[in-house]
Amino acid sequence: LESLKDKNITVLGLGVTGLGIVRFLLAHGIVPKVVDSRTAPPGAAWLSQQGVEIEAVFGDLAEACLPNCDMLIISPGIPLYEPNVAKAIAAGVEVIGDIELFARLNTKPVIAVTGSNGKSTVVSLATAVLKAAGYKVGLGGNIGTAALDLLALDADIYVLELSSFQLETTTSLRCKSAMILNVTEDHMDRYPDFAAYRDAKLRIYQHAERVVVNADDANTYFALTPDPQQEQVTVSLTRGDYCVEIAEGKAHFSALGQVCFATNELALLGGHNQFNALAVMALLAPFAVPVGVFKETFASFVGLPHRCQFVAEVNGVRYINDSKATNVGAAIAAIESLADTLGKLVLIVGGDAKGADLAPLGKVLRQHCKAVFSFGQDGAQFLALHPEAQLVANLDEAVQRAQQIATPGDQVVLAPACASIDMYSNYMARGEHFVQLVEGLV
Ligand code: UMA
Ligand code: ADP
Repeated sequence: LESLKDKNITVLGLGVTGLGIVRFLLAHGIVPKVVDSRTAPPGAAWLSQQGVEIEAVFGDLAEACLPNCDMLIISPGIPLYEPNVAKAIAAGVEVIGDIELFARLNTKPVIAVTGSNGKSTVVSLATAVLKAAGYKVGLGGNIGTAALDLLALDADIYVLELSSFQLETTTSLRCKSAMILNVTEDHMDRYPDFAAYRDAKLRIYQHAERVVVNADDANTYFALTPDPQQEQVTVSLTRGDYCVEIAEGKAHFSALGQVCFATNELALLGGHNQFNALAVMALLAPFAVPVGVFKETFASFVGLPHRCQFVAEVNGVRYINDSKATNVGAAIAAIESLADTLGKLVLIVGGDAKGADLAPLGKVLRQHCKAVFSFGQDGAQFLALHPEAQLVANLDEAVQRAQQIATPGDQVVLAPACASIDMYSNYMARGEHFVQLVEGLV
């Protein structure tokens, strides 16, 4: 921390991350320069209330980053190839993100999770288990609390959800245990190709003591020869160190060959959530949590909003909000776990597909959906995937049309396979709008 005091620091981006960085630096007597390409970034009002003179440049990055800058701390929404950032790197300026700064300053054990889907569920469930076991836990990162805000908590353990964006600028993170849950196509508007997206995620394993991989997804394996110092364990529903095994005719969670308890103890539904539960067991192994604590917490954890969340039953039709399905892999997981009866889903999709190939959705759509309503910027791309797919103007019309077509026993599911930013401020606003529309039907 002392070495930061001699540097000219520029914070680039003033959203959740930028605010966390500035708050942390100010608390330690360091006044950075703040730059954002947006004319009115989310944190502008807060900045003006700090009672310290802070140089702020909003609306233009050109020339704002470089002059007199020793260290540029960037937000995850800004790629390293952004021309002004690239120019700073070329000029020898050190460019890091908030996770890197957190890693350099933190002295407590860290559990970190990345992956295309399931991150928030896994880190939240892991946090609930650790708390139930008596640990003081700080949960943050991509899930919404800026990592640097966590340091003030003085927790026993930090649990971090990390995005590929955050990992791009991270080199010093030393995790007690780290996992890539899965890698399926996402953020193809940010990366030149799938390999680059995966490479960013692989950085989570650097220096990790315990590497947890998905046995069924080779993209989660460490590309380099495993470090003999690193312990590697595998997770899968069907095989691996942590898996589901049949004992006395019933499916059980099994850890390192030891049958623990029946999978139906888990309140969360679907095979993908059983995998997430196994991931939690594998990640927490270094913390000696009693099996009974896993069992009790798995039974009481009801999940996060906007993830396969039951909203209401109207005229015998169940309405499910899975607004967090912002990519193809997540939508497939949701459809497959909800579709207990073939051909009974009415699906609502669409938004910003982030350059993804939607074709892999076609098979599950044709298998499980009686109708598909799509809307938003890339809504038309879904029409080729299902014979009954229809374009609608917005979510209001989608819910209305879904209600008309659904019959008792059906489920109407919002699992958009797209980001929401073309029409909403985030996936939560989209999910809340859906809940509101469904409540209007009741
Ligand atoms: N932006 C500009 N100009 C700037 C700075 C940002 O236009 O100068 C834009 C970005 O391109 C982006 C938006 O502003 O479209 C927000 O970017 P940001 O980096 O300022 O975001 P923060 O508010 O700091 O929030 C970030 C994460 N957002 C992103 O990675 C885009 C949040 O994850 C995270 O919760 C937060 O840090 C705390 O760690 C959100 C997210 O969408 C939920 N993540 C992606 C995902 O999960 O798919 C990766
Ligand atoms: P993330 O934080 O990575 O976006 P979430 O836990 O918020 O993940 O879950 C988002 C959506 O991804 C869920 O609503 C579900 O549709 C899907 N999902 C959750 N876990 C998995 C998994 N292990 N594999 C594939 N899809 C998953």
